[in-house]
Amino acid sequence: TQSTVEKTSVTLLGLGAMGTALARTWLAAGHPLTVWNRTPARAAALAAEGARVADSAAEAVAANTLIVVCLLDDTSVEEVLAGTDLADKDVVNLTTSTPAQARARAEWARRRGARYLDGGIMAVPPMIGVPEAGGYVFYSGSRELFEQHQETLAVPVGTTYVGEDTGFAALHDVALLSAMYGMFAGAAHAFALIRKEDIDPASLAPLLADWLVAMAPAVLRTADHLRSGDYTKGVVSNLAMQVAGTPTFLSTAEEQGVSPQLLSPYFELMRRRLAAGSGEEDLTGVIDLLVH
Ligand code: FVH
Repeated sequence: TQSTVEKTSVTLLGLGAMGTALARTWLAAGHPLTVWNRTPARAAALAAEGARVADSAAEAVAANTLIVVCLLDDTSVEEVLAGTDLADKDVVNLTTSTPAQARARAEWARRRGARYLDGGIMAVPPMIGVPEAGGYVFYSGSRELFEQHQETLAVPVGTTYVGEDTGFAALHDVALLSAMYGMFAGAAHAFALIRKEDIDPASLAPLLADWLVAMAPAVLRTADHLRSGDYTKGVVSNLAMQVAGTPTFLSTAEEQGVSPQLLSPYFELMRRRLAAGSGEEDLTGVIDLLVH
C-alpha cells in the first residue's frame, strides 16, 4: 500500500475553492504536490504547507505524470492545457462539464498523447478530506487508468467508477444535481407557503427534511418500473388519485399568495400522462414525456 511505498506525486491545476481543498488533503497525506493557478496569490498558503508552486501550467504539467485539473469550466481547461505538453501524461479532469464536453476533451487529450479520466465531484469543498461527510467523485473513462490512480484519487474524497464511456461521470453528476435542484425547488415552494404566516421556518425545516428523506426511496421503485416496463408495480398512490389532488395544491398556493410556477410544469405532465390513459400507474410515466 502507499503507506509503505513512496506516495504518488501529483500536479494540480486550479486552486479555486475546490482545488485548494483537494490540495490540502494530498499534502496532509504526504503526496508530493505541484500546483499552478492563474492567479498566483491563491497558491501562497499552499506553498507554506509544502506544495511546490509552478510558474506556469506547462511547468506544472512537466513536473509529474498524474495531472489533476480542477478549473471553472471546459473552456478554461482547454485554455490552460493548450500550452502544455501532455505526451505520456495521465490527465484526471475534475472540472464540471457536460457528457459531450467530457468525451470531446478525452479525445482532445488522447490526440496530444495523454491518457484521460473524467470526474464529476459529488461534494462541496467542506466535505473534502472528511470521509464521514459521504462525498465522492464519479469517474469514467479508462478503467485501467482509474485503477492505477484510485488510491491517490481516494485521498481527498471517495471514488465511484461508472464506466468506460468518458461522458458517464458528467452524466451521473448532472443527473444527481438535477434531482437536487428539483428538491430545492419543492422546498422553496414549501417555505413560500408559510412565509407570511406565524410559522417559524425553523420549525418547518426538520419536518421538511424528514419528509424528503422518507420519500427519497421512491426512486428505487421508479427504477424498477423503468427496468420492467410495468409502471403499475407496487403502486401506492396512483396517478389518477394524485392528479385529483393537484387543484388543492394550486388553490393553497393561490390562497397563500404564492406563485405555482415551480409546481405547475410537473402537474401539467402528470395531467398529460393521465389523459393518455395511465391512471393506474405510478408517476414514472412522466419520465417518458420528458424524453424526445
Ligand atoms: N465549489 C463547489 O461547491 C462545487 C462542488 C462540485 C464541483 N464543483 C466544480 O469544481 C470545479 C472547480 O470549482 P471551484 O469551487 O474550485 O471554483 P472557483 O472557486 O470558482 O475556482 C475556479 C478556478 O478556475 C480558475 N479559472 C477560471 N477560469 C480560468 C481561465 N480562463 N484560465 C485559467 N484558470 C481559470 C480559477 O483561477 P483564478 O480565478 O483563481 O485565477 C480558479 O482556480 C468547477 O468545475 C465546479 O463546477 C465545485
